[in-house]
Amino acid sequence: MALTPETIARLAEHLETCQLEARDTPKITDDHPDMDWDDAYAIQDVILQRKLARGARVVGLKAGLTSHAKMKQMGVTDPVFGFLVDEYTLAEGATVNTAELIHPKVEPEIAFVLKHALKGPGCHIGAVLAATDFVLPGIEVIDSRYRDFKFDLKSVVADNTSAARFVVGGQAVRPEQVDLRTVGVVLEKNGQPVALGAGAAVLGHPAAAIAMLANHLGRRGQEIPAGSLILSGGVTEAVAVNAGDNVTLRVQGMGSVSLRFA
Ligand code: 0L1
Ligand code: MG
Repeated sequence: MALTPETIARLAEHLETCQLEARDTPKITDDHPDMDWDDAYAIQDVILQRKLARGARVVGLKAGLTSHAKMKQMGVTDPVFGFLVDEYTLAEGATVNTAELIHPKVEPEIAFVLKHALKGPGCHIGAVLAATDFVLPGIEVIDSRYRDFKFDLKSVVADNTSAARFVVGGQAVRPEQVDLRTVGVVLEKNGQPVALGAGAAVLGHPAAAIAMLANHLGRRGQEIPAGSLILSGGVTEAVAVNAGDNVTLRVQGMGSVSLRFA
């Protein structure tokens, strides 16, 4: 690791304060160009520890930047992983207060809920599908704390992969009831389709993102616990939203889920 524990703690406090106060910041690698991947995930871990110390509960995990559309949009080449806590959770049809966010965008996602734990290395799509209880539509609201969404991957990892809010809803289906590669996804803003795709946009199969997460955690001696909810990553590019917008995600055979922004 290139950073000291003190610097990691200071950067975690800085990024979490930016999140809680809806303030943006230049990317942290501007001042810490030697920061490595272990430092980046250590900063993310300290942000989680800060939240847990205040009574937060982990409600799931996320994979980000798992589609070519997202990678192209952000100018990056690799997926990243983060955590979901109860303060990010929204109810279906909820109203999101944009004053609590910096520059929110929405992403159409397929969420997985596991009935068995998954542990890498060597996790693959088949193991993910066998361990999955059900899948359902989810909208992730991302809100990078970095000014104008200008960042590099390590800065994004430290910032818990821009996690801000999410909702799951619609109809939960068993993994064998749907072909997650061909399932159609339509994201509507104010009644107009603004982004379209199919599940295969996520690494060829959304379960591949869950396998990558299990393998990533396995390298750190961790696993995805049974019962976890996991967002597998945006099927399309992310879409900017403002107060007054209504967003609905429709996933073929899985119904729809909506959010309002005020
Ligand atoms: O969930 C995501 O794909 C977000 C990854 C972080 C990069 C971004 O803010 O777009
Ligand atoms: Mg996402």
